[in-house]
Amino acid sequence: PEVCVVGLGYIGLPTAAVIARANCPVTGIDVSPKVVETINKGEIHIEEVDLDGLVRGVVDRGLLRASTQIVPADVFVIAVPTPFEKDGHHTPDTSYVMAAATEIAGVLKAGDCIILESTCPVGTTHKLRDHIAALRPDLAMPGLTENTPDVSISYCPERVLPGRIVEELTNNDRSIGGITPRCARKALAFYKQFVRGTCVTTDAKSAEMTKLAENAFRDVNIAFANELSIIADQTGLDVWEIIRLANRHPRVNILSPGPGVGGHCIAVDPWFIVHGAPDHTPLIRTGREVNDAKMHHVIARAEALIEDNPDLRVACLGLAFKANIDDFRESPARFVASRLVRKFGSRVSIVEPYASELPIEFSDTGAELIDLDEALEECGIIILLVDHDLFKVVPAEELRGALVYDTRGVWPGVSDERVPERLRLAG
Ligand code: SAJ
Repeated sequence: PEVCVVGLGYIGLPTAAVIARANCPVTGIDVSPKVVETINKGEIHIEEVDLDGLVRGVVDRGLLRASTQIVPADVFVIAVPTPFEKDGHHTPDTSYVMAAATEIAGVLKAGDCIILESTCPVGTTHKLRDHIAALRPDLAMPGLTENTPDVSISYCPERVLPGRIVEELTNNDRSIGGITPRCARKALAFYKQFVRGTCVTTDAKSAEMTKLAENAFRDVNIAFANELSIIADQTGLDVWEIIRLANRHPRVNILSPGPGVGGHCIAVDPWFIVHGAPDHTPLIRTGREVNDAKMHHVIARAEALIEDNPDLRVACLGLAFKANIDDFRESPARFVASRLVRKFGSRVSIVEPYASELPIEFSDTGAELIDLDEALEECGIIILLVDHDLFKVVPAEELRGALVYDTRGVWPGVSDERVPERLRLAG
């Protein structure tokens, strides 16, 4: 089939490229002329493992091209963002999805298949169907006609992990939720062409909730770990030791505490559930609040450490929202570091191997981006915020003498004995 992927971001572009690799001609649509131009040159505007070669290959073979204008196709895949509205109430903003639907409605024909992949509140796929039905009364819509519908509409959430997107796009199992079972079967046949994982069909609303449940599950579980780290901190215990021991239980698997939860999904999607059922979501809401509060706990801990040692230079290790990626958006590490820099100015330096310059909020603060060696040599306080592999391999000897606040537990081997001055902060 001819495929049109609407939205060429972190999900849309890899998805378009993987579909094209399966020999389906793909047109990728993006509002940004710059993004379109970059992709048509065979280049990419985002960093993701193995994506550059993949995109270059399919563009060179003429299987992927980008455009700012929607084109007719047999299958439309929507992968646009669903942020919050700016109302301060975590209201999901589905306007990009509806705008994509408007575009698609303009070129839609009988026999076409529309697939929504963006993370959405429950009911969005039906709203999309109603939106298109209003724009195209000439087409029979699934679930609204007694006869065979002209088009099929499904919800098929992505569940790929940044840093492993290309691999997980093909290998992960997928939930495929149709407005009707027939819609689901149509989408299933499409995904079978490039997904090696098992594709399981369901209804659209169940697939929408499944996606939100997956990320809320992770958020709540990280919140448990973060709460534990604060309790351990208060009681002078080492949370990493406790988790290591507890996880030896065959039915216990506690996740890792950290300086908070970042990224574009785990810290956002649980709110979509809360927003849809505000009176029935005390656990999911509290999980969000616990994870956000952890960020402030880390800031307070770090501030006390820096204030108590006024002669020492400080290095914050890491700005990315998680390990081994160069994505600094929605990052607790970046938030913590920027707060410390604003308070302590040039006393604080930043080490971030994935950055070539500091983000905008660090300008005019006097803070510098330095390399790891300089930090280890010059800084008496080391605040580890991201568990990049580069940091993990620093041997205990090199930390000797420094006050270390390890928010990710990457240096468990660093015992008090080997680094007598090491400050044992729990997390
Ligand atoms: N984090 C912790 N402790 C942990 C695990 C993660 O503090 O034990 C933090 C990370 O440092 C990061 C945040 O949580 O700040 C999120 O990282 P992540 O690796 O858990 O997840 P994402 O946001 O990169 O991707 C998630 C994945 N969802 C799940 O694992 C359930 C991915 O499969 C989804 O496709 C993605 O969200 C998405 O797009 O929804």
